[in-house]
Amino acid sequence: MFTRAIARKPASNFDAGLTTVSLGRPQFDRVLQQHNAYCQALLECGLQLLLIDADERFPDSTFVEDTAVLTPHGAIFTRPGADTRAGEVAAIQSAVLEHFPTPLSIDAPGTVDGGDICEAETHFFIGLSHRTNEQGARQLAAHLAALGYTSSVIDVRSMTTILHLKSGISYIGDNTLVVMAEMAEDSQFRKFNRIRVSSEESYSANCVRVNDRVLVAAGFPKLTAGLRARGFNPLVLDMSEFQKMDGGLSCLSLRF
Ligand code: CIR
Repeated sequence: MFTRAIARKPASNFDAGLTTVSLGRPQFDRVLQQHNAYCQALLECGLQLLLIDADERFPDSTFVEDTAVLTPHGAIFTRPGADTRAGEVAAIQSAVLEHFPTPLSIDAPGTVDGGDICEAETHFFIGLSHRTNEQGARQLAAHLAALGYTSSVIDVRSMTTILHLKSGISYIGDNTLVVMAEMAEDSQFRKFNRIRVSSEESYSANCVRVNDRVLVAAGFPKLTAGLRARGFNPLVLDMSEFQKMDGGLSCLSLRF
């Protein structure tokens, strides 16, 4: 159960952020509309939302998930792998400290993006990516162990279609993973029920369980139907403008 979330309003220079896809330029009015609908969805799921002001210094700063890993036993500040995002951790610090008084953190030369960290009950999958490096993964594993969790590494560096581990997998509770077909047979996922996402719907593999709903991106009917068929209750959100900047549903909030 989550009771709270932190989100940040998109900055007006959102379209100057990092992206690897060529889906066109995000339209700022639609960015705001979609972000607002996302925030409403979190409220509808029963969360108290701390919505912090836009930070024009960092065009990617609405993707707050990358700055911290929040667990029921404590928080870990990350050290984002992209230079332009390095200052985002300091920018979110006070919001996190309000609820997590003694956070741990990742130190140089380690880098970790929260988008690479997938929590599945008491186990964490740590994605090694072009943002999360081996030193970062090692530090994070040690911190998680100190907090009472197990972890294991999944190397996604050779997967050119995803930015972060969680672009390809999501743990949605009830021992179930939503996972891109290309990753579904990984031996680490064997003990989970797996909802496989076909390659034409791969963007939708990033979805988020929030209490009794699963937030899922609009436009991916197979996954939505698959979730329903397995008894989940999808809440569908238009994410087109965030997708243009490589962002998914999980990146837009820190939930705890
Ligand atoms: C970036 O490249 O860092 C941003 N444009 C997108 C970050 C998405 N974050 C996430 O998936 N957790």
